[in-house]
Amino acid sequence: MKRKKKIALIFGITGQDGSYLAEFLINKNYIIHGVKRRSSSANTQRIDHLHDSINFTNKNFFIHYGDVTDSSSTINLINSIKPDEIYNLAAQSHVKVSFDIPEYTANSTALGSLRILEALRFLKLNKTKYYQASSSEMFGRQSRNKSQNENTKFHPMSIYGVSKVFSYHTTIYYREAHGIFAANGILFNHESPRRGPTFVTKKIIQALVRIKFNKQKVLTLGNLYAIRDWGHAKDYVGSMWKILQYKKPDDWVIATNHIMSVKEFVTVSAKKLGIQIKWINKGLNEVGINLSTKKKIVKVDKKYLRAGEVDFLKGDYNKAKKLLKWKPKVSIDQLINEMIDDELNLYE
Ligand code: NAP
Ligand code: F7E
Repeated sequence: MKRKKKIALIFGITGQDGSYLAEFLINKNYIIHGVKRRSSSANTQRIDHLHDSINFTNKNFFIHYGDVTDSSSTINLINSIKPDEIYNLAAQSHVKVSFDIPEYTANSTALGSLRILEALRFLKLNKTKYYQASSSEMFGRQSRNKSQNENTKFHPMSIYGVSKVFSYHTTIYYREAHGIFAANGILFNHESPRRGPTFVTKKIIQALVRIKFNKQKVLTLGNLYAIRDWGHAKDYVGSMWKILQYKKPDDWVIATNHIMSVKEFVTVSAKKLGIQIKWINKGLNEVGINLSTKKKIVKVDKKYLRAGEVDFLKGDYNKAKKLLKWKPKVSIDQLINEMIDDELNLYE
C-alpha cells in the first residue's frame, strides 16, 4: 500500500529558514502549506521557484494568507489543514528592531507561539507535532569562556530574546501540561545568501562587494567585537526536521561551536575579495583602511550599537550530535565563500 504523504504547515515560509525548510521537505515528499503575510510589495521571492513558473504549478505546495498576530486566521488554517507537523518560524526576527518595536515583537515572537499551541489544544489535534524556532539570543549575557548548552541559564538582553524565552517555556508547558509533541530548537546564528540584508553578515558582504565595484564607499557598522557562532541555514533546517522525528519531544541546541567576531568576519570576507584591511584607532573612531587605495572603507556609528548587547555566543551541540546524529556540514569559510559568490553573481 502507498504511504500517505505527510503534511507540514510552515509559519514564516517566506523567510530565510522557511524557504530552505520548504525545499528540504519537498525532497522528503511532504505536502507543504505555508503562511505568508499580506504586504504591499512582493514578499515571496525566496519561495517563488518552488511553486510558480509559467509551465509549473507544484500540486504539493500551497500558500495561504495569515499572520501569527491574528488568532482567527491561525486557528482556521490549522483546523482546515490538520497538519502532521507545524514549524513555527514566524517572528519579528531582528534583534535591533525589537528595541524600536517592542510591543509588536512580543505580539508576534512571543504570543505567536501561544496562539498556535492553543489552537492545537483547542482543536484536540494531539497527533500534530510542533517545532518552535527558539534562539541563542535567549542566553543573552554570558561569560566569555564557556559554551552554552541546553542547561545554560537564560539572560536575554532584548525584547526579542525575552519573547523567545516566553515561547520556549510556552512550548514546554504545552508539552508537559497538555501532552502535545512540542519541541524547541535553540538555534545559534545561521546565515546564507538568502539572509535578510540588515543582518550583519549579509550587510558586510553586500557592502564589500559594492565597494570592490565602486558602487559604495564605506561600510558602517556597530559593535565590531561581538562574537557569534555562525552556521549555514541550509544545514540548520535539517535539524528542525530531525527534532520532530525524534522519539520524544525535547529541547536542542544547534550550533557549530566555531566562533568569529564581527571584525574578523569583515577582515576575512574582504581578503577573499582581494581587499587587505588595516584597522586603526579604537571605539567609535575605529576604522578599516583599504591598504592598496589608502581609503577608509569601514567605520563605526553609534546608531548601530544596541541598548543591550550580547557580546559572546558559542553553542555546545553535543546532545544533538549524539542523539539526533546531527552535525553542521558547512564551515564558516565555505559559508562566506557561498555568500560572496552569490553577491558577485549579481555583478557578472
Ligand atoms: P526571517 O528571514 O526574518 O523570517 C521570518 C519569517 O517570519 C518571514 O517569513 C516573515 O514574513 C515571517 N513573519 C514575521 N512576522 C510575522 C507575523 N506576524 N505573522 C506571520 N509571519 C510573520 O528569519 P529567519 O532567519 O528565517 O529565522 C526563522 C525563525 O528562526 C525566526 O523565528 C527567528 O526568530 C528564528 N531564529 C533565527 C536564527 C537565525 O540566525 N537566522 C537563529 C535562531 C532563531 P515576511 O517575509 O513577510 O517578513
Ligand atoms: O547581529 C553586531 C550586532 O543582527 C550580529 C537573528 O537571526 O541571530 C540573529 O540575531 C552581531 C550583533 O544578528 C552591526 O550588534 C555590528 O552583536 O546579524 P545580527 P543577531 O542580533 O545575533 C539570532 C540567533 C536570532 O535569533 C535572530 O533572529 O553583529 N553588529 N554591527 C551588527 N549587526 C547588525 N545587524 N548591523 C550592524 O551594522
